[in-house]
Amino acid sequence: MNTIPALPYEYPLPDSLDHLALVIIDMQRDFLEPGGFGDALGNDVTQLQAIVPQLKKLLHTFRDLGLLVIHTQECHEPNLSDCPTSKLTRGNAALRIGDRSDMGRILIRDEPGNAIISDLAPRPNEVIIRKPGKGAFYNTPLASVLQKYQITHLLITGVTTEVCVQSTMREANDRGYECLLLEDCTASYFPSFKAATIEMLRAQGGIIGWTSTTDPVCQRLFQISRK
Ligand code: C5J
Repeated sequence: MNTIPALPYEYPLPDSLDHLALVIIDMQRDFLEPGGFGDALGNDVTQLQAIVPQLKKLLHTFRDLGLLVIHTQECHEPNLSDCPTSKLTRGNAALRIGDRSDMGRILIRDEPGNAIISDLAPRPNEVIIRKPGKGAFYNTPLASVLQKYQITHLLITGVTTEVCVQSTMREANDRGYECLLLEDCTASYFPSFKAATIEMLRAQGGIIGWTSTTDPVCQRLFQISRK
């Protein structure tokens, strides 16, 4: 069996890399760019921007090897019919989902701020999952996409580590997927939350999954594909 160096122990790969997918969570302008929603709430967006070079490298590896890439976007319908009141009314009263900002309406599908950053822009053959919740399985076609492509193993990346990334990895783990979180391809506005989440997910013998970093993962995937 092929494995990848990881914690708490080597990550077991599927028999064929065709059963492996890369999931890139919510790398959208509103969370990462100056002038976006995250910035307007007073967050340090450079924390999130720091992962872009490594994530780009991982994305290019998946593209070079012809493996499945899935991008998610946290967003809502323009009439907010898919946004529960609890989500709408929490947070900063001065800046709510659906309000107008410098990048269009906040967290509304197809608005400029909702686009995935240009460095990671999806290609036409890649899957885009629009999600109204924090976890990528809730109220989305993700489960059926994974079934259709016979995916059993997920490399998980994106932002923010302790919110949408963690929720998605937990949802995936409960559904039987073998999940590996890439530590240098995930970020939080709060570094201590990122560190705590990584520790939690891989605790107790990998209770939710594994963690690793981009370089050993890319090296291993290229090695295996050459065999
Ligand atoms: C948040 C996310 N933090 N993508 N969204 O609201 O983690």
